[in-house]
Amino acid sequence: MANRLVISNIGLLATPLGKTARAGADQGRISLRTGAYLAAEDGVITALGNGIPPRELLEGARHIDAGGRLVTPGLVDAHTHLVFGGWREHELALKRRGVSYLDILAQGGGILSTVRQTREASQEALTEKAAQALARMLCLGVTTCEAKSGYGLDQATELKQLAAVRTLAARQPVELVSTYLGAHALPPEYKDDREGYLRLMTREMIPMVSREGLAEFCDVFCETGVFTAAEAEEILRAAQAHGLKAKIHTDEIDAIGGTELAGWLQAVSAEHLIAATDRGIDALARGGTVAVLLPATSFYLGKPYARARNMIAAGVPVAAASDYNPGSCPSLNLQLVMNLACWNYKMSPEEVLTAVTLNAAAAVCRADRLGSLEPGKQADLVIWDAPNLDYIFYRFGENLVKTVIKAGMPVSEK
Ligand code: IZC
Ligand code: ZN
Repeated sequence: MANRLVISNIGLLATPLGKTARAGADQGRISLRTGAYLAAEDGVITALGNGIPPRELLEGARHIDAGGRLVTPGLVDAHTHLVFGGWREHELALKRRGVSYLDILAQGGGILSTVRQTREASQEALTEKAAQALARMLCLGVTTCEAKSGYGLDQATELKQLAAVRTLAARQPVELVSTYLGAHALPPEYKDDREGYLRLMTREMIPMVSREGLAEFCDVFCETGVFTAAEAEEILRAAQAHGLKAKIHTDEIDAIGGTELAGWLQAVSAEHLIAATDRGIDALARGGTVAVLLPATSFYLGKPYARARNMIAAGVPVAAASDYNPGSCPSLNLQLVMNLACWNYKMSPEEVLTAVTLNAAAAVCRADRLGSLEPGKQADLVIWDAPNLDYIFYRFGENLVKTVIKAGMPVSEK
């Protein structure tokens, strides 16, 4: 028996359309259908319509009355550091005194503090902690989540993180996308041997991660005092040669050429981009690279906001993500990210919706299957405690999600 679902009485069904990222004016052109219904079979959307669903659709189907509420695609969090040991609340006082993120890292804190705590944690403890975070994300409307390694920086711990993601992918509803981020910081053992760590990543870790199918993407933290653009190029070219797709954290603090590099390498996505230059933005547009912007990190570090409007004007598809991590963004709330994107990037509600659904799905190479509500796409969706799209940007600071559906199954209900 097919597993069928019908959602009727949808006040407003708001969704971008298509199987690829939306750029320029198209980012804000979404489909708005009032008084709608949606039907799915075996997790895939089969029909959308207006008014009362036909009787043959309802027969034998699970029926949810949306009560006139807003329905959107499930949210896709395209950038998280999901698996980590410990927290870094001891850095709060330093940050309040004005010590910068990069200075804390240079003093052996920051990422390296989380590396120590992640190396010490068991795989079970890491998995359990990440499972709790995923359960909270799901209640907030997230149905797909990217997860990076990068708190091991040695073979055993990187594998421990990637294995935790693999375990979680099989045991809870949020679909996970795995990224190898060995180039997150220089490990203490290689403090005086950068070349040696680059060799370890490009000759051993990347080939192994690819061979074992432990990640789809490879990412690099390309920033002053971390990895240079030339080093990022070497790592990402090795990754691409081994079939891993490229992502890059870059130009968060200084413009050091990483945005340009992302475009030249036709990286799938480039993240942060606060300091990206006009030339970098043009390179992204030419490379077809999705800009993944992280407004909650700007908020938390007291940094400027990335120039989203310039990116949209240049034809770069913009996505927005949480950057959930224990240092620069200890929040996993993608609804807060949506509010911040609206007010601080000056993006319209329609543009932001695309940024956390279809464009975010494109940033993890899943736009063919996820990120919009139309026949043929997976039935991942959110029923909001809201009558229209503006409402979820107008209210903020509390969870406005009522029901979350993943692949046609209700998985969270308030
Ligand atoms: O743990 O600080 N920016 N990596 C790059 C991070 C933030 C995560 C962290
Ligand atoms: Zn990050």
